[in-house]
Amino acid sequence: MRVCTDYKCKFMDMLLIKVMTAYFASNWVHGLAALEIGRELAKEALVGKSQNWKVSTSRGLESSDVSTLGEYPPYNVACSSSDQRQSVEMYFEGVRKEMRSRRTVSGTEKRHQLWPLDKLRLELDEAWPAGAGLARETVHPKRPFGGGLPRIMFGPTRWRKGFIHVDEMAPLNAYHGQFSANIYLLPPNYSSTDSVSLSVDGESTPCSFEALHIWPLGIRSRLDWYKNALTLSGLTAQDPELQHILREALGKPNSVFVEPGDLVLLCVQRPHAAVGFQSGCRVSLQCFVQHRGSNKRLLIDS
Ligand SMILES: O=C(O)CCC(=O)C(=O)O
Ligand SMILES: [Fe+2]
Repeated sequence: MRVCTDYKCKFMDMLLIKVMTAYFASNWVHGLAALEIGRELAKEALVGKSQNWKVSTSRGLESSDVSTLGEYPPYNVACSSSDQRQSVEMYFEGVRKEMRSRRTVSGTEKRHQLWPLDKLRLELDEAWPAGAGLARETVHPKRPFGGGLPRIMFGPTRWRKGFIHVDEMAPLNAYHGQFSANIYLLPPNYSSTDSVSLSVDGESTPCSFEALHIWPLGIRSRLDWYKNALTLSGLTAQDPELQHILREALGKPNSVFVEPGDLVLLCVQRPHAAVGFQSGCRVSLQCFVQHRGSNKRLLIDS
């Protein structure tokens, strides 16, 4: 796999033109700080505060292996609710609450912290020529979308190897695309006696785990989608047989191993899967990043 670790490279362009399949920044949040936040979020999830991230399938909305935590559900979930109008209102209210509460150190009203998703937004704004910021409603009152949510998985996962999917069903295009940023916090195999190793370069350490599979497939035209429609339908149906056919057809994936604090950016128009596991709780932070050309602002939402 071509993984780019040069922070200054034009990573978005490179992800799109297929030079690499993932942008990887090691120890992007300090490992110990990442673990600490991960453990706090796992506690929130274990007392039942998480909600399932339902996915749209041909059979309607279905439960997935993933839950989110926080004051609002992902936008696609809010929009698919039976009472869509009210859920969308609650979404925008929740977005404000979530961002404010995560910046406050728990238990105190007065101490603030740099929430990793805020750090990501700031650094993207500084790095990208046209800046980066929250996506906003297109019509009045132009409220901002969410800046990202904690993403929780519990073992055993339903999909042992992970559920292969795309988050945006659109051919790859060199000028615009949909990305996802993941900040890994707590590995599923973590036990509190493990020490965090900050070593890199693929060495196996107590905290390193195989997080993600990405297939270097690049569908570049609508025609390509239609020609492979049957196989690719496995990307949207939570159907074991279709997933099996798809896995066979796609071949060997690129594997991404991470440690607490690592950041991975990928183009979600390529098939990918969060790797399944037997036990434990896996915690990361995730947001989407819309790329609309190098002279346009990057838009973040969740
Ligand atoms: O949790 C992960 O490793 C990847 C999650 C995912 O599917 C995405 O970022 O689109
Ligand atoms: Fe995804």
